[in-house]
Amino acid sequence: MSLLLDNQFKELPHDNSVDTKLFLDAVSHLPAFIDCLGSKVFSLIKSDITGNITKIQGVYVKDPQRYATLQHILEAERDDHAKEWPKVGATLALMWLKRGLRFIQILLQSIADGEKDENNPNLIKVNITKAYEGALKRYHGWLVQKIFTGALLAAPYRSDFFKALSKGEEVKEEECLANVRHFLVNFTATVDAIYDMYTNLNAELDYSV
Ligand code: EIS
Repeated sequence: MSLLLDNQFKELPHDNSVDTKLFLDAVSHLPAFIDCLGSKVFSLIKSDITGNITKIQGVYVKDPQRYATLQHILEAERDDHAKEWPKVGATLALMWLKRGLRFIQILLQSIADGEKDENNPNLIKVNITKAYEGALKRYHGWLVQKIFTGALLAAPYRSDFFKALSKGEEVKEEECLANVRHFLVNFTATVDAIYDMYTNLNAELDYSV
């Protein structure tokens, strides 16, 4: 079974609050999954995501009760750093991390929906490009967009991507897709809840890097 798909996100409670500890446990598996994709080009992405996770973790461990949910963190930082907020601390780290999560969500959903380049059915560039345009491109200036173009050249073949999702084992594509669809249920709900939280707290920024 898969590194990513083995570590399901938990079902959200009725109020859609995201438990910080459970969230951190779930996202902690992402860096190792990125390693499975093979190319060194992805190390930049891995270190960015790892930095986000470490920052949120660092805030959480200071006072697990005060920061019990992701919303508690945003509200506490809004009180503590009124001047800089939301461009500060775990609020900023989660703002970026959620974009990476949205990228992964759109990518997996597009693959699960069978979207393909019919001329190159073993490539996932169309799916990656869709995810990039939906989640990240507007936050990137030309230089980072060039890095994306470079990363796209190193994109794994569809079959290798399924292999990475399946911890290096050859699995039937249909079986892997069923796992992806199952994974997406709680993952999508969690990513949506985080986006809603940023909108409701007016914490979203749209500067580009
Ligand atoms: C943020 O980074 C920091 O994250 C944040 C704080 O320092 C803030 C200050 O403004 O900046 O500059 C970073 C930005 N992060 C901003 C860019 C990093 C490299 C981006 C390369 C873009 C290529 C993305 C496409 C990759 C295609 C790969 C295809 C593989 C199949 C299943 C694959 C998983 C890939 C997940 C991709 C997620 C990319 C996330 C990039 C986020 C970004 O744009 S703080 O740090 O607050 O924690 O200190």
